[in-house]
Amino acid sequence: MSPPDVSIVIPVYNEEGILREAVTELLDGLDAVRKALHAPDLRVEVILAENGSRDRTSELAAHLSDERPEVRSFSLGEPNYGKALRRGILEARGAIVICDEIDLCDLDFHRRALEHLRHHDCDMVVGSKAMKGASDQRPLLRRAATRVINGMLRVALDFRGTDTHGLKAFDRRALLPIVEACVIDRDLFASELVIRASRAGLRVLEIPIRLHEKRRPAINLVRRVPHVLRGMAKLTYVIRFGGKP
Ligand SMILES: Nc1nc2c(ncn2[C@@H]2O[C@H](COP(=O)(O)OP(=O)(O)O)[C@@H](O)[C@H]2O)c(=O)[nH]1
Ligand SMILES: [Mg+2]
Repeated sequence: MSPPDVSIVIPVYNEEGILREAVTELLDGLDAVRKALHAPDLRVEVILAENGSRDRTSELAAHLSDERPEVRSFSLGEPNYGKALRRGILEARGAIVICDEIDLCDLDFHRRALEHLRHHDCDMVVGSKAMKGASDQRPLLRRAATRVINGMLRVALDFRGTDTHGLKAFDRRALLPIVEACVIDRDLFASELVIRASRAGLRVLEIPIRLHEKRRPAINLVRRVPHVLRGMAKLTYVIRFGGKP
C-alpha cells in the first residue's frame, strides 16, 4: 500500500468508553476536511498509540485496526503519554503528522493545520487553548494549570508561545531530527518537542482552538503535579545545559 499523506497519531489510555465512537466519528468527519481542502484523494492513516491501559482499550484498538484499513495500533507496557506519542510519530508514514487526543478529535484544527502545512507557511502548527481567540471549557483548575506550566516554561526556557500540550501538526521530515533529540517522556514530551522546534529555528505557528472534551480527564490533576515538576526540572536542565536526563 502506498504511504498516506497524513498520519494522525492519538495516544490512548483507559479509553474503552469513547474509543470506538471517537475513531469512527473522526474517520467519517475527514470527508468534510477533504472537501474543504479540495483534496478528495487525501490519504490518511490513524495510529492509536496505547500503553498500560487496565481496561479493554488495547483490544478495542486492535479490533479497530482489523476492521478499518486506515487504522493502525500498537501497545507498549507502562502508561506513559510521551513515550506513546513519540513512538507513534516515529511510526507515522505521512508527509504531515497530526497529534490529536481521543477526547478531542478536533476536525476544525485538522483542517486549519493542514491548510497551513500544505501551503508550507510553517513547519509546525500548535493548537493553543490559551491564546486570544481560543475557548477552553475545562474546569478552572485545569485552565490554571495550563497557565502555570506555560509561565514556568517562559521563565525557565524563554518560551514565547502560549501552549505546548495538546494538539499539534507538523511536517514530518522537518521535525524528525527534533523528535529524535527529545529525551523527556510523560506529560512534558509535548513541551520539549515544541520548545526544541522553536529553538532550532523551525517555523512554529500557534492557532487558537475551541476545546471541548468528550469526557472528563481520567488522570487526577493533583497526582500529575510531582511528575510535571520533575519533568520541568529535567527539561530545563537538558535544554539549558545540554545535559543527559
Ligand atoms: N498512551 C497513553 N495515552 C495517554 C496516557 N495518558 C493520557 N493519554 C491520552 O492522551 C490524551 C489526552 O489525555 P487526557 O486524559 O484528556 O489529559 P489532558 O491532556 O490533560 O486533557 C487522551 O487521548 C488520552 O487517552 C498514557 O499514559 N498513555
Ligand atoms: Mg483531555
